[in-house]
Amino acid sequence: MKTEVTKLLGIEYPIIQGGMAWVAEYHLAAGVSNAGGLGLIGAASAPAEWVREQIREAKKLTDKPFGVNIMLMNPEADAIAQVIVDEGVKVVTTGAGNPSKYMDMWKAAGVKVIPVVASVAMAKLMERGGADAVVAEGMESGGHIGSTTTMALVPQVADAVSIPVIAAGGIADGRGMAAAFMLGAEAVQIGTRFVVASECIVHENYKQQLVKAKDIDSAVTGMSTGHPVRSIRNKMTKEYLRMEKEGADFMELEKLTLGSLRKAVVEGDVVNGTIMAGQIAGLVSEIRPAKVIVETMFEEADKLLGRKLEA
Ligand code: TUI
Repeated sequence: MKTEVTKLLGIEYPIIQGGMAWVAEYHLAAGVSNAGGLGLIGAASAPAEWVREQIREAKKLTDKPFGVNIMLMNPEADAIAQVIVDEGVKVVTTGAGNPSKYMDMWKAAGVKVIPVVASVAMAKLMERGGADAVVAEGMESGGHIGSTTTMALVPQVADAVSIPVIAAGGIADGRGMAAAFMLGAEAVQIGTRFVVASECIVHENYKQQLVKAKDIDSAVTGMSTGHPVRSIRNKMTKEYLRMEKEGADFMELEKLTLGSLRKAVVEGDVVNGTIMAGQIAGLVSEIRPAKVIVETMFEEADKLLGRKLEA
């Protein structure tokens, strides 16, 4: 089974894991890589030394390729960019910003660079800067999002660049994966479905919130601050949206979300914490090993596409 992305990354299936903050640590990354996809460690807002340890732990669990996602608003982004090179990581994905200043350094070290983008303009800029592929992430995704849907974004990015496009946002099964390929993608990035993987260390309460979620159960907070974030509706999002409507300023709103993702992921506080998840959470109903998720998703897509993926 080959696509431009499996060839580029030396993986078996064209499925990459989202670099989810607090969620994407080495157990999940190694699980997805061992399943034949590309696992990722999400550096999010963590210190550089935490990222180094995670990489070393992942190497103990898998000899397959895995990557690191660097969230560019992290104050330690420069140091993490260097850790990626020092530890011999093969693939980096980036989020929530423009990774141009690290591109030359990563390319020189032979790291494959895959920026996550939410617009055609950013995709073109990344291609010009030497990116090996881009993830086109629609606003159905969980966490920090852009404003265009996957259905509209993926074909427009695919037409605008000649590097491979990986579709993300709203994909959790073989139907979504097949649809992404029809839109011009060469792989998919999966977040929400991997949150409920057996290997994923998020608190059981967090997993149950996703299993229980229905189609309309997510909300987007932070539209007014320029940092929109999608998560499952709860007391925190209701309070946040109420304050936003009343014109609360950035600092007041920040107080509500400071440490709130950790609260949900680590402590299982699904009332006051932030339960980041995509709109597709309503489709996610079972806790399964990463290997089962990857294989069933691929088999369904392959069948729907009439083995187009065999190419
Ligand atoms: O980055 C993500 N998703 C994330 S990051 C994150 S950590 C966080 N937690 C709380 C608040 C904010 C962040 C949780 N989820 N997805 C990739 C993504 N990147 N979506 C949108 C973008 C993006 C946005 C702006 C990419 C580039 C960009 O360019 C800005 C510029 O400099 O032009």
